[in-house]
Amino acid sequence: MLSIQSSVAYGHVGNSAAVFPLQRLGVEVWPVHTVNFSNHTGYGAWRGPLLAADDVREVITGVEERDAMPEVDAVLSGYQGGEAIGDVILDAVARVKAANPSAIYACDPVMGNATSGCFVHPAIPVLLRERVVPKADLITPNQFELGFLTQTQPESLEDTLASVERAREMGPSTVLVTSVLRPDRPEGTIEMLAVHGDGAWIVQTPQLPMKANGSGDVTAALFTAHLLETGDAGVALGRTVSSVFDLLQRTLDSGRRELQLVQSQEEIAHPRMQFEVQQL
Ligand code: PXL
Repeated sequence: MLSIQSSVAYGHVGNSAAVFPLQRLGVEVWPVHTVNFSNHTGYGAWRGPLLAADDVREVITGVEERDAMPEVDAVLSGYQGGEAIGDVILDAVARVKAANPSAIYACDPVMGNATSGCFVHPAIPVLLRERVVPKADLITPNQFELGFLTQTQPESLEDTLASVERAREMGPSTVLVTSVLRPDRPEGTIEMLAVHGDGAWIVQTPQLPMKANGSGDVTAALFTAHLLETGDAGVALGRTVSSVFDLLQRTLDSGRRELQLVQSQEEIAHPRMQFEVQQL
């Protein structure tokens, strides 16, 4: 897997959230970094460079020159710092697919969430909707991002499923909605929903009183890996939710701000499957 994302020295977002879980699952992953920051931007202060798009492209070209592209089964992308990185990612996807037509592009269309609103540069959501998502095979929006992509305002489960169908009409065959907060949910719960082929699956978990930067990055990476391994979106959803919930619970219990990824490696490698996956 080629994972084109941020890197941070301290803490876990982007590639610094995705790479270790993927490796712990036994996935061979080649990280290409788009920023080299000290820490995630949620702290309000950070140091280190945004990498120039041409430099990121050079790294991908170097990988290609190792004749490695036919081995890539997925390109994974997340938060896109600037518009130019979007083009580099699309170019990488085209080159990988030319070398391996069965490779997939898994795009986490990071824009924001219902609580914080949009937290990326205003050009990014439009770029994602108009140019990036149409090239993706798998997208992992939250409910807010799904709404922007499809120009809908999904609230109920029915609305959300209808918005997912609109998203699939744009290109991606698989959609993971990472947080569904329908108005009629049991208090204190949250759901994750996967639609793939003719099937749809949902899992309900307690909603933990926290927001950890990087949790979406871990979610997208795990779901992509499990879907590639099993081809079964219901199984991939159950495993992903199980691992992410245990990671968040451990992080909450630790009292620390950063995801307790290393500490949660067993729950990532061997998900407990403590939640029921319901087929819709
Ligand atoms: O989790 C997405 C992400 C990616 N890259 C950087 C970030 C964040 C979230 O905080 O700061 C640099």
